[in-house]
Amino acid sequence: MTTMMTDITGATELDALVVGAGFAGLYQLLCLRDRLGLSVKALEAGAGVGGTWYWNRYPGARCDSESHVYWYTFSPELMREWEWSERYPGQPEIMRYLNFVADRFDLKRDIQFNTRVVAAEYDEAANRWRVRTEAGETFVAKFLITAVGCLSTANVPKFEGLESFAGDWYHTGQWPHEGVDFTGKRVGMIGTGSTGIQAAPVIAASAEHLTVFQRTANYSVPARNAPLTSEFQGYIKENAAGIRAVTRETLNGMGFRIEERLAVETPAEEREAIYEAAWERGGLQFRAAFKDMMVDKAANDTAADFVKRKIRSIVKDPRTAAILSDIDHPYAAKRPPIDTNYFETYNRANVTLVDVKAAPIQRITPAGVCTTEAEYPLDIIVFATGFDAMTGPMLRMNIRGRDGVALQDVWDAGPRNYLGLQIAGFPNLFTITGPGSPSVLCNMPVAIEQHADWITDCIAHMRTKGLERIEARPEAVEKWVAEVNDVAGKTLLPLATHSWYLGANIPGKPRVFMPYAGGMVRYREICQDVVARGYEGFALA
Ligand code: N01
Repeated sequence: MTTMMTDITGATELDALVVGAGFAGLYQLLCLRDRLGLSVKALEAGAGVGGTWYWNRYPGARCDSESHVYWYTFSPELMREWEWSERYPGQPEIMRYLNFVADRFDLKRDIQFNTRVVAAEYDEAANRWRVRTEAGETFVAKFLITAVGCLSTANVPKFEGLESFAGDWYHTGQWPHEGVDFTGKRVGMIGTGSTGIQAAPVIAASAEHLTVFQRTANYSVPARNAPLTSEFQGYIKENAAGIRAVTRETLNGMGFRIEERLAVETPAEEREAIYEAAWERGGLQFRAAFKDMMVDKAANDTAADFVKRKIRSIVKDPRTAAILSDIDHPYAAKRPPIDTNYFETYNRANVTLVDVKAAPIQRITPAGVCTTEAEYPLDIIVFATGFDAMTGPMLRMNIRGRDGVALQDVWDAGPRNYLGLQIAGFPNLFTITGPGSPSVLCNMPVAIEQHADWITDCIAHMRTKGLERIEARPEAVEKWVAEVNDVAGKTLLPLATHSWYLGANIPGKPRVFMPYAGGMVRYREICQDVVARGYEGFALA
């Protein structure tokens, strides 16, 4: 095993440096340290492990993947040792799980917390990455692996006057650890994505009044969360291997399969009964009701129409119901939220919906939020306004490749990489679940394990062959970018023109469909084939 050293400049020298200690960083650290015996460290901006779950502590934060598939599957023992309590794990339980994993595999001793990476530069002569932290420390490593998550750069829209607001404001992705007391407060929440839809019912339960500012109306399906029965907990323990296998066979790394039947060929009455059953079962599985839902607009219209009718049947005030159900994109073309009593929340006397598409927010005043029609006095503003997704966490690290070329410039017109794993001109840099890979379209732990395993095998291969450098070839990048674009174009996903999948939520960000939409199964095969053909598309030296 190589030991960690300090060079003459005082920099710490390592075989590999991992950035991030969420699901991805923890597993990558374990693979490189315990399987390959490398000297490796993880740098983490937070004070603890958890990544996205460390930061997203907003009220109602809960995973939309079901607990029995939202975990690591690399260790059958680990799968038997851990027991989930609910159908969907809440943020505190996920944090307990990740701490359990980190402790069980003794990972924390190789994680440096409270350490934000502010620059990373490739030194060609030395074939090393020099990584600088906010505190001014330098790390030197042959391999740099970013495990920085897709949704870790909070987006607070630049509303005029925010600094003048006399109350308190919070972004859901940077929630205070001590929590926020809404009792007796007039709360305004901007944003109705997955986060806002989870948070609104919980905030409404304790606030004096909740005003939700909705720009784009959104679908949501009941999650139907519930405690897991001891029978199901027993089933998980006995069928760990089977569950793992299923998540490797399904399009999105989930525990359910997409039905073979077509919505457009199913008689209307039967189709309605199928949607009704899916609504009752709840969860992301709703989109698996018909095979053609995400590729045929006519099929999708049947699902969209069903959910819109549900919204109108739940929400009692017809005007509010009309604003909530006036949805302009196909079902699941934006990430589909699931909820616990979201639409029901609008039947509460202390909740108001404001349509900020019709009357946009003009500015924040000392008293509250001002739209083109009215001023809403508030004590607290909650920004559930999402993230500079996928590219944001990479770009803010100021990564420079060969000849000092900035990633910012290479990705000026959108992310460009090969398999979502490597960028031409940035040797020995690997990205876990970045753009160009299934990532956010997949159940994340499945995508993460596949990437970390691939990277580990690649580094092991290099060591066996005495190779020092791997880099994506420009022509392979060219082809992969075209493939990512092409595959997305065969689905309805790009039709949600304001989605963060396209970067459209951030003013000025290039509009490029970022994740690979061809499904996890196909993606895994492509990655395996590339290896079988001698790392085709990569230059190894
Ligand atoms: O963010 P979003 P999110 N003025 O970008 C609105 C994952 N996640 O945090 O649609 C007014 O989806 C914006 O409006 P519009 C999941 O992958 C997972 O909710 O741009 N409104 C939208 O309504 C998810 O997709 C889980 O018109 C503004 C909202 O803010 C991803 O995180 C739970 C605005 C942002 O929605 C992000 O979800 C939660 C402005 N200037 C999230 N700017 C679990 O699985 C933005 N908005 C647990």
